Amino acid sequence: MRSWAEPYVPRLPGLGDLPSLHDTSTGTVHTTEVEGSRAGLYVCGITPYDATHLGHASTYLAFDTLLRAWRDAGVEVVYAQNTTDVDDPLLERAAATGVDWRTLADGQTDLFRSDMEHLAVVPPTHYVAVTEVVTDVADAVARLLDRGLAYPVPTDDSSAGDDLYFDVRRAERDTDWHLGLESRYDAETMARFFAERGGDPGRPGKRDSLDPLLWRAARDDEPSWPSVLGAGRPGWHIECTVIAQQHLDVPITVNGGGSDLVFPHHEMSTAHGTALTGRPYAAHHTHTGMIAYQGEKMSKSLGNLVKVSELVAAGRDPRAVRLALLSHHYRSDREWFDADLGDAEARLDRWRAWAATSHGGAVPVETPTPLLLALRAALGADLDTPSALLAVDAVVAGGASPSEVDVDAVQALLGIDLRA
Ligand code: 5CA
Ligand code: ZN
Repeated sequence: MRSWAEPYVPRLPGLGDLPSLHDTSTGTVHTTEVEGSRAGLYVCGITPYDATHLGHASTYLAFDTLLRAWRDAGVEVVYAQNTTDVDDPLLERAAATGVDWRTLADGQTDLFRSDMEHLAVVPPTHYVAVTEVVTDVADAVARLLDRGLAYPVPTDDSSAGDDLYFDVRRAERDTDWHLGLESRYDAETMARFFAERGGDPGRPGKRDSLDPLLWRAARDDEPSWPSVLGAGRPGWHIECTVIAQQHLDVPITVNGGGSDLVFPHHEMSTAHGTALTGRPYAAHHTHTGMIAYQGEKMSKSLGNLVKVSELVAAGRDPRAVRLALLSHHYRSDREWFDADLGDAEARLDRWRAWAATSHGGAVPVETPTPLLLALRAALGADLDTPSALLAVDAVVAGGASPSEVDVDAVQALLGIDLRA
């Protein structure tokens, strides 16, 4: 599927170090291990029915910062992202609003692309809709069935085939994966999140309440595709496993998303991926904090959204949106306040006035400046964007006019074009 336009990323003198990053499965910050200067990044994409709110934006900006830090360290990044363009909440929204589900998904995906362009987010190398890989998901589920790791659960509807579930207990016996490997949650937390986040613990016929859906047999009023499993559509976790493993080397260097995906989504993608390849799924699991608004997590289901497209339509500068979101650490749960944007606009004005005094010059500077070194050090330490922004503030407040390298460094590493 088409992604979006690549922002200009200036080349900087010298190379940064490989960034260190928090890993959910160990609870520690450590260096991202990159084999042969090539990193594979998978970030879970949107479910396109109400895009793009500032929670989504902040998650994609965190991984954009990682990608920029990696590239600055000389790493070639292969980046894959999905869109969950067929799923229960999207179908429910389509039915409730009387819009065809494909029209809804296409329109919201377009909006997301334009929001990502406004925010100068580097596009994924492979942007893949779930509807593009239904046959591949069915083939993967068939392999799990052959290995005894999937099993059928009959549906109420006699015209439908069986739904297929993943056998968590069997996977714990037959593979190197076990429950809690990635999330480190206790049993009670897992049970709660499974029920809250799209799982169906009470479905009759399941072997274990935490077994996740792999394949949903066709129902009369739902979209479905023919496959080796009969007609149906993919379960949620296996879609990300299949897309990631199609486009990235195994194990993936970093598997990422918001912290609401730690369990069950990433735990189960990891289980499926380990079962399919016999190898660990990802070397690093990284999760962003949740953005709240008016006291609650910003979410499509609650409707307490601040959307990038609405801010842009109201004439707000997307660079200020970017600065406002980067002014907090990616892992902190935090609340968005409307005044945050005004503060970021004032900061952007100060930075632009400083950049306008750049002494320019035709001679390219080949030596990293102190500001570039400070930005590299901050971002290299678990993407510490608040410290990076303070480093720029300090230089701007110092009053000395910047070199071209300073202005380039802000654009390449923080994604803020101060020349426009
Ligand atoms: N399509 C699935 C992933 S396969 C999904 O979770 N879609 S989503 O549209 O709900 O979210 C897209 C991304 O934004 C996910 O990484 C999710 O963790 C993140 N996200 C959602 N809400 C917030 C929030 N309030 N704050 C920060 N990140 C969020
Ligand atoms: Zn996902």
